[in-house]
Amino acid sequence: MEMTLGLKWSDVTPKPQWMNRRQLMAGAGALMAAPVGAQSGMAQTGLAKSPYSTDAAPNTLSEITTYNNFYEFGLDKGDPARNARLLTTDPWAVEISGLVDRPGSYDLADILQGAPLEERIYRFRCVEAWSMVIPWVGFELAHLLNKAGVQPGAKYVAFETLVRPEEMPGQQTRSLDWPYREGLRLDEAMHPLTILATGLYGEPMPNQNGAPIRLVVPWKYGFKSIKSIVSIRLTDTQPQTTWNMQNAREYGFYSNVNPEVSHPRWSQASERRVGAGIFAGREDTLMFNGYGDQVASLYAGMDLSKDF
Ligand SMILES: Nc1nc2c(c(=O)[nH]1)N[C@H]1C(S)=C(S)[C@@H](COP(=O)(O)O)O[C@H]1N2
Ligand SMILES: [Mo]
Repeated sequence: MEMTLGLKWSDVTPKPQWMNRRQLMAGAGALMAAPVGAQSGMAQTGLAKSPYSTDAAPNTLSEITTYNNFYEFGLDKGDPARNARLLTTDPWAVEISGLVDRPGSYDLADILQGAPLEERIYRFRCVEAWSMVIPWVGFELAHLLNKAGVQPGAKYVAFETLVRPEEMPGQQTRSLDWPYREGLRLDEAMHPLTILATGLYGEPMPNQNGAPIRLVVPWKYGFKSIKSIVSIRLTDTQPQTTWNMQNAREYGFYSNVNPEVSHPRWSQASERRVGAGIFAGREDTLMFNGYGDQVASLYAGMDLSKDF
């Protein structure tokens, strides 16, 4: 979809998303002023810049919304932009279960009520060796987990995406074992860099990017950042995850970005920035995608070539 500057998502998106926009704004009045296409995102609205945001220039809205992986809508990079308009995202609820004090079905509006929404401009590195910089809007996953009350025995968090083949044509095939599943260790889930994102560029999350709520874990390969979440379960055992189940040799549970550990079929030492142009060189991939100062301590004592 080509976006003209000044055209807002609300002008071009169907009503269900528009209603989510109202929910998004209910949690953060100031965010509505963010201009679509602004290169420095929320910084231009006068909001304090998050110390967790990168200074790197964000990719354009068009790049972020037309080059996607979301197998529920097809395998090609353009399929999600073409097919995800079919998805109904209102009403939406997330089942929070397992080792929590307050399990139950949480309405998206309840989740957003009082959630400290922020802009987080994060580097994003897909395991396929392309990368982007994305100005997400979201809040720390820790906020929601604390709301549900994590019990002492919990060690992992398991996430699942919606299963609705009538609206997700990719689910009419067996390209993956649905639902898409992901998981984090509890300390990774509670880390302040780990967010649940409900929007980008100051607007509600486009369907192809995982509306209405998706995980973003910026120091891990992109497939860990599961989209369109309907289930969050606290467990005491390491959960099964989609790409690890698909091919454990190629995709580990941790999947921390690591230029020194090659994928069996390609090097992870460098990456191609989407939109940089055909004459741009590849960039060196950074350990933990550049977030090592914040997260390296989580993995102290681990052999990252073994626990990849
Ligand atoms: N449910 C679901 N989540 C998913 C995927 C998917 O196919 N299904 N693809 C993953 C992969 S491989 C990547 S790189 C990112 C892409 O996110 P983006 O399209 O918002 O850039 O989403 C991740 N989350
Ligand atoms: Mo990916």
